[in-house]
Amino acid sequence: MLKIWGRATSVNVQKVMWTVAELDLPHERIDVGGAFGGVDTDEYRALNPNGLIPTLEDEAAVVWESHAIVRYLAAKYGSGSLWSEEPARRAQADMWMDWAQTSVLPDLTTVFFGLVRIPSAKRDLPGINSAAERLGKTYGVLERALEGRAFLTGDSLSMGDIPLGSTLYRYFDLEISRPSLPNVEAWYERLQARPAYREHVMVSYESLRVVE
Ligand SMILES: N[C@@H](CCC(=O)N[C@@H](CS)C(=O)NCC(=O)O)C(=O)O
Repeated sequence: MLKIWGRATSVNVQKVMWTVAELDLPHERIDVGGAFGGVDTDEYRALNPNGLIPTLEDEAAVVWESHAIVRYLAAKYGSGSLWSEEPARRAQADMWMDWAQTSVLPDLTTVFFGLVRIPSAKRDLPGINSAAERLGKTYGVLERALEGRAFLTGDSLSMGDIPLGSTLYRYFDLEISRPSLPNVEAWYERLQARPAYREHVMVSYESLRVVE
């Protein structure tokens, strides 16, 4: 059985749990990280030397970095569904996964930490607003890519949808200004129609909110 280490409120854990649920894989998730602690122990550091979540154990295989875990699970258990055997289509999925990591997550993290995890007295509002504005432009690239498509790499969900799709719950839930993104919103609705997405990505982050 798969073991996934990481609290359910982590967006990086959510990507993994959404993948596991889409593939209907038997698993156990262990709460570590954040208020649960447990990531500084020798036992955990032997699995993941970064002391971060998520970490996956699949028999002898240990994988960390959420996108590497999503790729691993898709390759091993999702051929023909989340994983395409066709290199060009798979490269499209890889492209959006890397793009999520490098183009979206840094600004989304600034906005999320700034509005949720940092006390209001210490908030850098100009910095948060600039990150939100850049984020709107970045999602504009996605908006154009989704024109005429149900999912990022075609007519069905692939691993390429998972990291970016996992960012949408927070992006649309946070109180920030957003440009009009009808294609992204339609994609978000298609994702919300999936039980695995609702259960594992649309997880309240209220327990992470700083106590003022
Ligand atoms: N690039 C890593 C980032 C991992 C990461 O930063 N995880 C955060 C949670 S989202 C973490 O471990 N924070 C410390 C904690 O929760 O204790 C990945 O995608 O897996």
